[in-house]
Amino acid sequence: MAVLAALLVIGALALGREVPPINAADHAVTHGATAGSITVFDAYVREPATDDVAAAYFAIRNDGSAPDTLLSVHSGAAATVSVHDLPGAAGHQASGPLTIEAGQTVRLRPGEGHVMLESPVSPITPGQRVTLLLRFQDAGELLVSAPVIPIGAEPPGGRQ
Ligand SMILES: [Cu+2]
Repeated sequence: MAVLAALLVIGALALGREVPPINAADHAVTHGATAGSITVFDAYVREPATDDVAAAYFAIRNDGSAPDTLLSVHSGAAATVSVHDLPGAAGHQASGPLTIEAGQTVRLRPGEGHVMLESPVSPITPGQRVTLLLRFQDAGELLVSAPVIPIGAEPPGGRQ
């Protein structure tokens, strides 16, 4: 795990690129990063109700002319990290690769997918940031820094 954490730090230096807000009409794109045609934004981790599991959410926009696929998500913040519960999945379980069609935005939100952070290496509390490493088939690796927000707080991008 220390190795992965170190890799994430190195990766953050090499790959991390904050996406600045664009305009108010399109609501601010926050907590995001871009690789190739893929932009991940509005990332957050909800303050967990218990110490053993937390959930991360984000939106993925594909500005390219071909589909791309989210293959996996990793994080040094938890022992097990997996994409759960995408629309169409049966019950609460790990989901397969997520394809984002050209021009499409897919938003993980409560009831429509989350990244499950099981067995966090330390308590996940508001004010912290959780680094997520997303691997896409075409866009490659993308590092996202997701703020931990309080249980009742409005998520980035609003409640949608
Ligand atoms: Cu889950």
